[in-house]
Amino acid sequence: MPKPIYVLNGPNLNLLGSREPHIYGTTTLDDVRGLCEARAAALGHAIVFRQTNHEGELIDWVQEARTEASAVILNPAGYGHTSIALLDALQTLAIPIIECHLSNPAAREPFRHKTYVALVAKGLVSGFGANSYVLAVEAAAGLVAAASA
Ligand code: CA2
Repeated sequence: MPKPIYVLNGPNLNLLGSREPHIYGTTTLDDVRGLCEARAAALGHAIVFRQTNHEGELIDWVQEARTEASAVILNPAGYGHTSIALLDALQTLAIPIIECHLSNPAAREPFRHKTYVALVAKGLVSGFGANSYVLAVEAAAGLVAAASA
């Protein structure tokens, strides 16, 4: 089995399902974890799924992914729009990065239209709620397979 796909989630996503359901839906982050694990398992991959409210911890996990992951799916939440430190960490990765959002930030306030993560991501999945993550797992599995072919 290849190294696990890391699915990393930034600040406030622990609140998923409990607030702002009109934007983010009613699915909890634990539900999202289950959906990712099921799709990944069907495709022959393991998942490491984590969430943090702390920028430094997110950066530590990106650094860990340099040696421990086959790909990174990242919902950076608000840090995607603000954190050059996160971008710096992502720039050290030699594995595919897929940016993932529940909502479609491009259709929201102007300050959400750009993310630093997009500069290093292979691609972006956004706007499909929890299904954005499932689509991102499928994309990651495809990229990992292509890299080992
Ligand atoms: O749509 C996404 O996945 C976002 O990454 C969510 C971020 C936002 O800053 C990005 O622009 C787009 C916000 C995460 C907040 O998560 C909550 C979930 C439920 C209730 C309240 C906040």
